[in-house]
Amino acid sequence: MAAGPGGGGCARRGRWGRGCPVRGLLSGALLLLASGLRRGAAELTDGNNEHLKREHSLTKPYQGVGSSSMPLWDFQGSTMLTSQYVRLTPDERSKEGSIWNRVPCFLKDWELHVHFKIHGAGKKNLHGDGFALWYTRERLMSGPVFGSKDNFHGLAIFLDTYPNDEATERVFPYISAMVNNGSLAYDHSKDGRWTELAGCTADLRNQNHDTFLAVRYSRGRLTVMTDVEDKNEWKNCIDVAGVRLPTGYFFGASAGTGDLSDNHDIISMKLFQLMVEHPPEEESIDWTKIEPSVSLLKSPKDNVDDPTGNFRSGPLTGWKVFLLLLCALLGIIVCAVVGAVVFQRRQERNKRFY
Ligand SMILES: *[C@@H]1O[C@H](CO)[C@@H](O)[C@H](O)[C@H]1NC(C)=O
Ligand SMILES: [Ca+2]
Repeated sequence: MAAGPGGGGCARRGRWGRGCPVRGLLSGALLLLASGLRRGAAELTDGNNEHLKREHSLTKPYQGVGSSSMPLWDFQGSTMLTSQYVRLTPDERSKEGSIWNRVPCFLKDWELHVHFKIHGAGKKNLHGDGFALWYTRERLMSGPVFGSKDNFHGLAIFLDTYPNDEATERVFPYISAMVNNGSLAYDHSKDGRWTELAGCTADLRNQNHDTFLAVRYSRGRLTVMTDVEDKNEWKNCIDVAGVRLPTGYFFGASAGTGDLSDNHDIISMKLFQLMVEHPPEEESIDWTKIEPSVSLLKSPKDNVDDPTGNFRSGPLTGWKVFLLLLCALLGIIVCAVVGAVVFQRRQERNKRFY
């Protein structure tokens, strides 16, 4: 859920953009409508709903830099640390690198802010492949999915910079989300189209300004936002409800290059705890045993392109249904009134003939 009044969750370094409080209020109202009045408005446990968790965060100057041991993070492959960034891959062919948090995350509601930079000498569509952010059971396992393991358990956010599917009408770079219980494989040749939950286009490569991504998971709702236009505000990319993820998984980031390459740099990853109340029946279950899943009204295969990257499912669906019903009702009333008037006129006309 979005931030509460005042918007602690709306602050990246105290500024989550003008759009957010409004959106927060709006989606808050919609969520109330949709998720029922059974729980009332109880939302935040305190006024400050955002707390940085240092054990899950990676910030400059990267503790333990220069030595191969960082107490909280492991890295592998082509990953290289400097005092200013963590380079997952250099701008060279066939590289794979990743960095993984060593501490499993037991927070039920969290928000991850990633400051990154993807850049290289490659011109338009001659660079790749992008990077992935992970919240998964597995860690430090290299593989074909942006330098990490396929058939993973958990959540992946892909920042795909190269369209492998020549037939795609999508504009790249393209951000997408995937939830997996180990049964699904990522189809690289289709840019993960068949397993994608939702996504958006974002011009995030070779920018001269800072680029950020935010991932929020709270009460089964997954939200991804970007700040890549140097406007100092978050823009919606993904908003999906009905996502179930366990606690006890690991945060990580990985990147891969193939025939085409780029520098994939992470400048920081900051994890914030969101203070959110859950109903007693949710509190009583063992969250580490939850199977990653998504309850979708439609199959991900029906994905249609949504270049605006706006809300696609979740509470808005209920709202739209409500509006449709309202329109239908108004339509019926108008028809009835018009019908009655016409009927009456005809009656009067008929009378004159008698
Ligand atoms: C894993 O996901 C697949 C497809 O999403 C589903 O058919 C299967 O039942 C799931 N397995 C478990 C153990 O939940
Ligand atoms: Ca791709």
